[in-house]
Amino acid sequence: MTTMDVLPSPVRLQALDKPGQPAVTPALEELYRGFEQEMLVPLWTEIGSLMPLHPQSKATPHLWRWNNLRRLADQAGHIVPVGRGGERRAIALANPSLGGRPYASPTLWAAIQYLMPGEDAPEHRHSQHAFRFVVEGEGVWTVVNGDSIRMSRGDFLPQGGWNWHAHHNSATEPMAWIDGLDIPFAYHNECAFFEFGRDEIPPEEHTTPEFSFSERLWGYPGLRPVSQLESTASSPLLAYRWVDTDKALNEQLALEAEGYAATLSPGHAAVRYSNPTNGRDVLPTIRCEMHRLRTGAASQTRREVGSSVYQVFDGTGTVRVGERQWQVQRGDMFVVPSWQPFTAQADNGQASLDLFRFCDAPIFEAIQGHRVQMG
Ligand code: 1HN
Repeated sequence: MTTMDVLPSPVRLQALDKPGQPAVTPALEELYRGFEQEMLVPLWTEIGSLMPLHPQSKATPHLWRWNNLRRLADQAGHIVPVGRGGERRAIALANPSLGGRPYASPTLWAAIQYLMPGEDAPEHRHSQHAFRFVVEGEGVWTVVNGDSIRMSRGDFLPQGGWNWHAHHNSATEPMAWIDGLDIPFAYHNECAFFEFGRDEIPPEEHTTPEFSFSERLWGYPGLRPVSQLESTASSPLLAYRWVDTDKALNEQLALEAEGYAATLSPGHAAVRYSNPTNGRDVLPTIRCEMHRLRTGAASQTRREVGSSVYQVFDGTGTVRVGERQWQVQRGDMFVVPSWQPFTAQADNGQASLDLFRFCDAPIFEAIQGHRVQMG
């Protein structure tokens, strides 16, 4: 036995001489050495970290400015080709306390993606669930299982796992959008599959229809094709158009003004993107919503199990996440870690504050682990 063998490990040092811990004796030291040699850890030294009284996220609140994301994505557009292997010119938000990995939160990937005029992002599929959201621009079509879907400002495009997809920019300007996926969740839980598709998309598939097949079949509110009565895990509607989202939010505020209980709280309208086959979330692991705060209005303070990523769609305001507070504007993105209080307030002025939000709540609802606390 060497001196090294009898030095207490960091775990044991923590455990020594603390309330609730056994008295330090040579026999205890011997016991802990035995645990270490046999790769064993007792509960009594770990209970506090394993069973916190409430979620204590490893993620930190953080803000990324859109002008920085845009500028660096454009720089990448001029330097980094997009093609087979790298697959996408996507640049992920890396939460500062998650080890430099491309994780906005422990479960969620959020990235800006950029496609130059005439470029193609190659076809592939993965088991991770995904969506795209467009804060500015147009000209890219995403092709999901051969269905070409236009992407324009304010559009939300869910894409359930294991569907073939590619993108093409058919315009004369670069285009940026954001991608949300459950990549960190799939990574940590070791359930990821990936498959390459065709290396080249035939030119005849570079179509640019105004509306996709999916919208023509599913895009009429409350009207379900009687040929499609099965409930699906992910939404078959592949684009939710800004014109509809905007109208729905405006009508909630108008109804509120007329005395109806249509809003979440005074001046706070919100819609959740939903799967028309069952009314549930659009994706099995990701919830997506658009929130509108009337000029000067504030949301109620809220904390929730699981993490959220927000992107400011329009307007300006102040957001508070845990101890942090930021003045935000169009395109800015920020993370709300699990169980951290969140409040948003629209600036006084002309415009309301529109916030696009995605979060991992469906995961926690599925395991009966979801909680929300107001105030
Ligand atoms: C992916 O396929 C897309 O299809 C975006 O646009 C981001 C991040 C990791 C792996 C695959 C896309 C991705 C991705």
